[in-house]
Amino acid sequence: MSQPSPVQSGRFISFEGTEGVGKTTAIEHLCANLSAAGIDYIRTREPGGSDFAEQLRALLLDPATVIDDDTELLLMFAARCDHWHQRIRPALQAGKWVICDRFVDSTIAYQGFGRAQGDSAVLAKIEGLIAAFIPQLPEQTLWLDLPVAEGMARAGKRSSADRFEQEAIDFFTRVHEGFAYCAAKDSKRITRIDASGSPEAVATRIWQTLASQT
Ligand code: Z5A
Repeated sequence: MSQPSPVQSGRFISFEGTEGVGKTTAIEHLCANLSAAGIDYIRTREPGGSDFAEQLRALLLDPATVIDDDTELLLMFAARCDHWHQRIRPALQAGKWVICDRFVDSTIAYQGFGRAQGDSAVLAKIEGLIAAFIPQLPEQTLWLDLPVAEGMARAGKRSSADRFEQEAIDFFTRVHEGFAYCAAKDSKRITRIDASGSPEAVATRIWQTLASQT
């Protein structure tokens, strides 16, 4: 069976990082800059981003959900597949920028490293799912990097924790290792952004990074 061909027009940018590094905040700043520059964009997230994928997100993040690791991995990809077809591809085809909070690198980091501790057989399964179902990777991925404990402290100010946020620091240390693995493997696509300092300082680093690539 032939794979759908990639879309060439709008820019596809993903944000990645461990819990609480400031992705949401950085995306808000970026979107304000894009609006000010008159650039047409959509802001989206994973898991989720489309109606069906948001239903899967609710299940995946619900602390009451009990599933095995393979099921979790496949649900992440089911959500991503719907998100790609329903929202990302149409937006790129319309020439819009797609600003996506998490994408495939989160699966490598969370399912491949957080859950499976970097097991090469699981990483191969994930690579296979990407090759089979995701026609286009982001053109640029911004990995917001912060010591794991600092991100957890930022996120810890929230009143409730979802199914992932309930994990211990060892899990997030492996997730961080997973992002470092992705960045080393695909250094052309993934740029490490120092996520320390004020939200404005992080936003400036991101804007300068994107501006230097146009
Ligand atoms: N997941 C997965 O397992 N596999 C996959 O394939 C995918 C996802 C796609 C949902 O993600 C979960 O799904 C996620 C991984 C899993 N679980 N975890 N953990 P999510 O993106 O919705 O959840 P998140 O990563 O936990 O996002 P977050 O906690 O909302 O963090 P954030 O967006 O990176 O940070 P923030 O909300 O912008 O900031 C956190 C706090 O820090 C907040 O109070 C801010 O005001 C503050 N902040 C932000 N920036 C700064 C700076 N620069 N200085 C000081 N304070 C700051």
